[in-house]
Amino acid sequence: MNIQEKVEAYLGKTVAAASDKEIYGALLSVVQEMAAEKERTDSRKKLYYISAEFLIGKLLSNNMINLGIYEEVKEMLEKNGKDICEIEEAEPEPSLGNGGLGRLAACFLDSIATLGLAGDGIGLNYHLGLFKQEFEDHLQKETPNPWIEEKSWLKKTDVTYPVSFKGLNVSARMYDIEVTGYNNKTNKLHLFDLDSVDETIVEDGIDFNKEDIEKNLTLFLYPDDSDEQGRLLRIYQQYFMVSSGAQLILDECTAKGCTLYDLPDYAVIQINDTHPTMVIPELIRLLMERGMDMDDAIDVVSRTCAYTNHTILAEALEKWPVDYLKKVVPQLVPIIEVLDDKVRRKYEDESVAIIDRNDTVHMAHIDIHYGFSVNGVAALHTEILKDSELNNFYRIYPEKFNNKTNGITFRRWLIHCNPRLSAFLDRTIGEGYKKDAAELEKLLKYKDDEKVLNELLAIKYENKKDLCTYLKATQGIEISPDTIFDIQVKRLHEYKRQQLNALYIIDKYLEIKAGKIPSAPVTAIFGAKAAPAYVIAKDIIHLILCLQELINNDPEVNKYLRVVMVENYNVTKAGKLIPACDISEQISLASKEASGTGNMKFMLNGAVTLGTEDGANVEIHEAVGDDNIFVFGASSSEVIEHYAKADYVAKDYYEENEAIKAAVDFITSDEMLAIGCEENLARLQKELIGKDWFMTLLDFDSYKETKEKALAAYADRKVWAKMALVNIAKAGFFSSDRTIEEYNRDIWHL
Ligand code: CR1
Repeated sequence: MNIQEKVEAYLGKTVAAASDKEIYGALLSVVQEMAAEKERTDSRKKLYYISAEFLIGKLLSNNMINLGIYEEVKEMLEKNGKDICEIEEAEPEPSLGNGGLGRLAACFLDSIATLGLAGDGIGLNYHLGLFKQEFEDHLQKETPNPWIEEKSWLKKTDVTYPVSFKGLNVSARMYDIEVTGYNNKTNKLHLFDLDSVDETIVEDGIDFNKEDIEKNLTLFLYPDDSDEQGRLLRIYQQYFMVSSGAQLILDECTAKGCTLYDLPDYAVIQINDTHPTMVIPELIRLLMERGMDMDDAIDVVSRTCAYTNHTILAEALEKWPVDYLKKVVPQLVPIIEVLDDKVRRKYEDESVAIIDRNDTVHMAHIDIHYGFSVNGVAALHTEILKDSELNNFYRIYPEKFNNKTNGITFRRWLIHCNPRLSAFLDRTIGEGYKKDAAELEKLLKYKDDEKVLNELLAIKYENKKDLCTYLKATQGIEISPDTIFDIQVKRLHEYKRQQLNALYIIDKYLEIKAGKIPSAPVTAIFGAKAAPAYVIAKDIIHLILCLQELINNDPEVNKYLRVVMVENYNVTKAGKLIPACDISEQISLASKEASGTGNMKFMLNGAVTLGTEDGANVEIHEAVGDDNIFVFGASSSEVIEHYAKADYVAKDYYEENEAIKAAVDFITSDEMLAIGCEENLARLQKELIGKDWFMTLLDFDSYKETKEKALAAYADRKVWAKMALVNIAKAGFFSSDRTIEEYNRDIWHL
């Protein structure tokens, strides 16, 4: 059967006569069938990547690329008067992640399968995802994001595991999603769920009864944790995930002949941030239940688990009061107490204890003491962990610490999202880069080739036109491809400093109003979700939406400057924004962004970075050299020193710098208050002057100066094209295939 016949067999009618949704469903079935045929026959040792998030994005096209049928299907559809892009629109985007951490997990699954390694994901099947962002009155509003349809990538299995909470026994059911490798075998993403979960208990946005665990357990990723019930729910979720996962792992290993004493020969568990940490005491508990004595169980588990740290911010270094654990998972408390006791006997250092003097459990400390590897996600980040944040641990276990600079899968972030660029690469340097990303360097020999440079500019221009069409259709916003597309898309967080970008926009607006006409028109594009309980982050969204309204409607200004805040930024939208970007904004306060992965996606698609020396920006800078990046701002050591000395005073910058004062004052100007809400704008303004914990004002001058340089450089199209070319050519290092090879070489040993 050829592909059309296969699709039509599922459709029960011709492709030409079917709707986009029907074709999507039929293709899904064809792909699932092909993926299942490529299922890996079990090898002795397997990796289990446990993560609260897997931001996998839409799967149809990526699976078709990996299975090698994308072009064939595209042509078949064309012949029948259908457009593959329309079919893609029919697929809902799974909403199983928040940001970089979850997307990294998805890129890793792709690379693990592509490299032919045996490695499965373990997570939860959130019915309503993170949340869907809507804008109303220039404010973020959260609504549920249902994504599971009758036809779905999820395969319901018969595998169930009992999970016990205090006073509540439930049964976890496993769902599987096939993870296709590029020209290689298929692995699995196992997502656990509870049959009794009930979406109808959600009302009024994303509110629901937090105590009804049987109905709410897997409704949302990161349910509101601003009260105790919310925090307990997170513990319920985490334990549900790790207990089911641990039972699956032990089952699979024993089925392969593992005695459990040799578990590390059969399994390696990568703990993605602290959310899955309870897998350590849970595995110990399960091994003891199966007859192992405690010391042996601790030893076996410690040689099986490895931990990745993704941030030095407190939000991911979770701490749970012992009391909370007693309320949800009392069976783990005595085990955690023993783990703490052993540490306390060995090291007389309170700072490395597991349970602190306030009876709070430090989850990361469990991972570090009872895992065999601790890694950061970019060179600078790992150095900061070793030198300061986790220095006391580093001194105990220097051999455990290692760096694994993040990466991205080029299947999604080049071949799929930028077909024009990838076709250009195919004909210019051959297709070898698809298997070996380092081959992108072959492009360097064309860096003075006018024809090649013009082609690159033409591709960017076409991609920008596509984005204009998309934004007009989806949000009714008009922008021009003849302006510079300056893009900052990522989670909304003060450390990422979207507010710095917004202050620059205000400054620019005030200059234009005062008659200073910019040399090149700019479109500033944002996309970001703010955590529902993060007040200042939501205020920053409000500021940007108000600026969008004010500036885009001012005929004096909108010729030179426009602002777009993309609604509900997600993987699908990233795929449309990134190929159209000229300037990639990576402007976090140095030392705070562990790595960043958006920075890599932009670079690969020929955008030039405007960034601080933070996270993987440092490595991007090293790769492309000073001439192909715009770097600004205080260094991480300067920033760390400011924190240590507590000598940064935002108010001084505000009072002593006229441009800063004017921009900050403008937040509550009459123009702004005519559009926005005084409470939000005044609160943000007060925060910037009175606190500014992430030192926005510190870097304002240097940001402005460097951004002006970048905008001016854009005018010399040939020089700019060359910068874009060097960025693409040097992006090979940031392939997640390289990252996964390193994980396997140093940690997993599969
Ligand atoms: C970091 O903030 C990094 C990703 C993936 C994020 C980001 O810099 O690129 O992880 N951490 O490693 C995170 O989301 C909650 O922590």
